[in-house]
Amino acid sequence: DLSHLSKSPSHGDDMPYCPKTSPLISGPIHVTCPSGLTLKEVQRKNPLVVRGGRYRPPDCEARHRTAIVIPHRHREHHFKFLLYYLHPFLQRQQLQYGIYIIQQAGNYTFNRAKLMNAGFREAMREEDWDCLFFHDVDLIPEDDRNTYICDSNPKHAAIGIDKFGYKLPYKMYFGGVSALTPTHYLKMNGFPNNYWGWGGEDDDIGVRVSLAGMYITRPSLKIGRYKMIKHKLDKGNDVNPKRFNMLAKTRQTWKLDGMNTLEYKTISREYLPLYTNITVDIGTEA
Ligand code: UDH
Ligand code: NGS
Repeated sequence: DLSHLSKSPSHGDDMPYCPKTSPLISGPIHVTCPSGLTLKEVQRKNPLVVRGGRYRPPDCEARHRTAIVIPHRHREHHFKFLLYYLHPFLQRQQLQYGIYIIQQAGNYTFNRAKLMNAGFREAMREEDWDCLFFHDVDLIPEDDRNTYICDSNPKHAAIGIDKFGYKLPYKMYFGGVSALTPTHYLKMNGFPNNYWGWGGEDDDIGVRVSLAGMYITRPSLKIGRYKMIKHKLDKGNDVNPKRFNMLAKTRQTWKLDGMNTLEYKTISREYLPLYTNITVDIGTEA
C-alpha cells in the first residue's frame, strides 16, 4: 500500500513554499555517538517521520525532494547513529525526504556502486525525487548548512572528513557522500556495476562525471564536514586488486556498463518506521 506516499490532507494546494533558507538551520553539530542508543529512541525523537522513513515539513511546501540512498550490509551499529543525526538534520533543512537502505543479500563480495544503481532505480520507481544523496553509512554530517539538495552539476558533499584532517584527500576524490539529480545520473549511465570489493569505484564515478560532460561541485570546506565512525575493513569487502586496471579503461567502459546493463533481483521491500529497507540480490562477479 503506497497511499502514504501521496499528498497528505494537511498539504493542500494553498500551503506556502518553505523559505529559501530554512530558519531552523543552526550550523555546526557536535557529533558524539551515544552509547545504548536504540532505533526506538530515534523513532521517539522524530514523531513526524512516517512509514518508510518519509517526511515533509508540516507547515510549508518543501522546495526540494531528496532521497537518501545508503548501500549497506552488516553495519547496523553505524546505521542507527546515522539515522539519529540525519533525520533531525534533514528536518531542520525543511526538505521533503525519504531514506532508503539498500542491503546486499548473501555473503558474496560487497559492491557499493552496483547497490547504488539498484537504489536509484528502486527510489525513483516510488517517487519523483529531484535529488539523490548516495551516502556511506559511517559518515555523519557535522554542519546543517551543508544542505542536502542538488546543484546544477553532480555534487561531492563529503569534502572534509575528520580522518583526512577535514581536507580533501586528493583533488578527484568523489567518495563518501555525493548528490546527483536523476538527469545527472542517467546522463553518466549511472555508476559502474563491476567493482567488486573495496576501492576505485568512487574514482570511476568521478571520471564518469567529466566524461559525460559535467563537472564536480562541492560545498565549502567549512560546512562540508563529516565525522567517520571508526571501523576496519569489513569481511567480504577485500581490496579489489583489479581496480587500477579498470580505472584506466573508464573512458571505454562507461557507456557499456551502468544503468543500461543493470540487473538484480529485489528480495524484499519493507516500509519501516525510520527507513525503507530494500534487500537486493546483485549476483556475483562475471
Ligand atoms: N558497506 C557496508 N558493509 C560492508 C562494506 C561496505 O555497509 O561490508 C557500505 C557502507 O555504507 C560503507 C560503504 O559501503 O560506509 C563504504 O565502505 P567502507 O566503509 O568499507 O569504505 P571506507 O573507504 O573504509 O569508508 C574502509 C576502511 C579502511 C580500508 C583501508 C583499505 N586500504
Ligand atoms: C583511494 C581509493 C578510493 C578511496 C580513497 C579513500 O585510493 O576508492 O582512496 O580511501 N581509490 C583506489 O583505490 C583506486 S580511504 O582512505 O577512505 O580508505 O575512496
